[in-house]
Amino acid sequence: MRLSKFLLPTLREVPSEAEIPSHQLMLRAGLIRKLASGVYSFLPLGLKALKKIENIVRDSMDSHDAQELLMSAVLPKEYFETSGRWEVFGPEMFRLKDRAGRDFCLGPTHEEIFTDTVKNTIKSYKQLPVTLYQIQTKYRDERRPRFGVIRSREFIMKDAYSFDTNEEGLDISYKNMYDAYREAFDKMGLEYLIVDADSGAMGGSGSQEFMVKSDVGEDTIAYCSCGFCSNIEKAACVPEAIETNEDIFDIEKIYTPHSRTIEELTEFLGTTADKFAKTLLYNSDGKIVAVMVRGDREVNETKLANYLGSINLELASPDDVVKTTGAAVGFAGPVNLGVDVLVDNEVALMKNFVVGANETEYHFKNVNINKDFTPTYVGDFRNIEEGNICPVCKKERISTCQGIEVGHIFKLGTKYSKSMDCKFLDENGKEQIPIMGCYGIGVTRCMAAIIEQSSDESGIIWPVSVAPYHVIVVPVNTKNEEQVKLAEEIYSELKKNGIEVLLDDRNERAGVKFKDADLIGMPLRINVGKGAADGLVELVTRKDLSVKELSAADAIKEAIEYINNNK
Ligand code: 9G3
Repeated sequence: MRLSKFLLPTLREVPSEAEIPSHQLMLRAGLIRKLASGVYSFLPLGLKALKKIENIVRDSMDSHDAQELLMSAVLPKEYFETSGRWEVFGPEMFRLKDRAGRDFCLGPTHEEIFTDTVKNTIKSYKQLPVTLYQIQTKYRDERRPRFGVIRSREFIMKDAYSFDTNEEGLDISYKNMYDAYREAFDKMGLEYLIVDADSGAMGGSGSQEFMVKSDVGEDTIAYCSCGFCSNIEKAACVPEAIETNEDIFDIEKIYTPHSRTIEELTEFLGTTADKFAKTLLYNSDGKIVAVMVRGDREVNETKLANYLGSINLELASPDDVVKTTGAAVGFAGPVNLGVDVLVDNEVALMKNFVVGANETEYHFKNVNINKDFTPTYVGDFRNIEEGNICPVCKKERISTCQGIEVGHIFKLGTKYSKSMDCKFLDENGKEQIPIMGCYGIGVTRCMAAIIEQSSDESGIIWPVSVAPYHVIVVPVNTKNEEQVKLAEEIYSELKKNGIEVLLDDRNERAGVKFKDADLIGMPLRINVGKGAADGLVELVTRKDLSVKELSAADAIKEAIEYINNNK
């Protein structure tokens, strides 16, 4: 492809709305353009890389016997009503009406649709197990689209669904997809962690996320040298007792003017945050509940929602706090609170601690559980933190890192097959419900993750397997006949050998060409400059920007070898 003909609008400047390297580079390298908040168009260079990523995913699915379908993106409301999910996802679901006023949504995911397809096509156990998949555009009206295609409102997902006759079968299908995912992400050159994850609204018996380590990742992962590796949403916590042999003192109300935050209170009382138990009020599907964690800990809302079975869980509004506690915000406590009080395991190990007195500007000190208040339930409601004891080996201390979720696989069970009345006849002619799994890969998100992991300040460093083109040939001075001629020869020789080549035949200064070449990041660059007079060219490897001066023939040979060895 000749750059003089190619729609490649590179940008010198970093677009202000792009906060992270991959978003900045995808805009600057002319891969995408924003159409609206969270809505992107793929330009020619971006689309070539996207197709390669898609095909890596497709090959890994096909090599693991999954069968590709393509479902509609315009989905009738009835399917989601049957599964009970039409309301569940609220404003995140793009809804529309057709000309007759019938309700549809733009597909955010397709459990219902794949299950209905199986319901209408599979009748016998002999047709199971089956794993079906698609690579298709999804729509979710994210509240806060950000980071380019990492959290966009329209994105390409590979979603797969497995159907088995029993749990053992599901375990096999699940492991099969697990292997397919490793094959795909390895092929993309991604460095990833496989993380135990919460299944959230999906239900089922467990799930794992494929996380690309990245400082800009929205997910926090806890891991230990023993092999424990979990999304902190799910990571179990070991309660750490603070050894004190002090006696149990009597509760005492204290006047604490202008002290609402933990910092102000510890300052005022001359104590530390771990002598505190904070009480947070939540609104769980309209019901106000209190949850207590030690002052220096954070509430884990996923654990809380799972315990409560909440569909919608959010912090109680200031009005609800005032109504429930009878005090201003910042003085909530468990004593005579009047709503359920869920207590984290660590608080149950604390003695003589400080809590809000449910009275503006007052706290209680020397509060003790079961003496001064009775918890509704004691359990694990906090976030694990860097340095906490590992919940698995109980010896080492865990570390944390950030990750971008590029894949998520679930053991679903019969949640959708049951609600969609999907059945098959077993070997005894008895009706059974298929056991399902579902498996997602964020295809467009993979591109951003690859760039996050494989780029430098000059631009993208495409792994060969997903590079839009393999080599860019740069005639340094397009007015120099000799350079242009040699560049053209190299260009056509490489193409003859199956190498995908860009020729930068633009009438631009060398500096502009080299900067653009490093920005768009093809694995190899061949500079045809002054050395052309002696038949010499430069072979530049984008990864380490190493330069080798070679004859044109050797440069061609080395380029072909490099690309074929790294495909
Ligand atoms: C919705 C909306 C948003 C959603 C969902 C449904 C996330 C929804 C979870 C999944 C689970 C798996 C198949 C591939 C792998 C992931 N956000 N999820 O179900 F209606 Cl608006 O998508 N689906």
